[in-house]
Amino acid sequence: MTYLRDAVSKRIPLRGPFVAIPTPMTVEIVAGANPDFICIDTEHSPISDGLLTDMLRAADIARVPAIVRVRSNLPQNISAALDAGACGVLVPHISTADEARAVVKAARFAPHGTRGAGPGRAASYLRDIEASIERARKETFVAIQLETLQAVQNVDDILSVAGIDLVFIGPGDLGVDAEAHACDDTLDALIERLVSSAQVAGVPVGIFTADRSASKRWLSRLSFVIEGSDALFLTHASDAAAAALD
Ligand code: 3PY
Ligand code: MG
Repeated sequence: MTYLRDAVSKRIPLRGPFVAIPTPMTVEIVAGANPDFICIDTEHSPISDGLLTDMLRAADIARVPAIVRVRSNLPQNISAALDAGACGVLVPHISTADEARAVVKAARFAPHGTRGAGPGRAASYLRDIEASIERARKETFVAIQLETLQAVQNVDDILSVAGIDLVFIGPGDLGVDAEAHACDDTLDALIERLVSSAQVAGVPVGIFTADRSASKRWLSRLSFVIEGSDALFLTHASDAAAAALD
């Protein structure tokens, strides 16, 4: 059977949006279009753990795999998402190999990590705890974001950390960091360095894009793209709807 982690490892092209508007209704609307996956964004939106659980329920009903961009690599952020039933996590702002190791430790059960076995939704409230741990060992998708100059500097060390399924490039934050440090390299050159290092290391790479044409370009080289977000779709549609009538 193909599940998200499996599909990523096979480089099957996958494209899906962020969902940041904090209600299960947006999950239903976005998932109704059948994206390959959705990524619920708790880094940049006020989604509480309880609400996140309801948003994951909505994704399950729509049969769309849901990963969660957590707030940081703290174990409590990662386990909250996985215990609530996310099929994986995307962890922002990873700049060193130690930070990447902390992600693996928090997201994986022993022997690869120290995730605690909980009686929550992912374990069907204890009806399914052993099977759910076995399933998690096999299927939990772990992705980290490379989006700082320090990450570019440390990319080879980060890529050598076992247990990371995908590195995901955040062009927005990388651009902000490069500008703040008056970096001599262009943003494109920094991104190319991340892409080529990951390709040499044999680690799947993904990137954020804002629109379809950028996705099309990237999907000719990479196999994983997060394109836009529910909020961005609404912004564009609202602007178009309010534009002067011809
Ligand atoms: C960035 O571009 O900084 C992102 O985090 C996109 O997901
Ligand atoms: Mg970012």
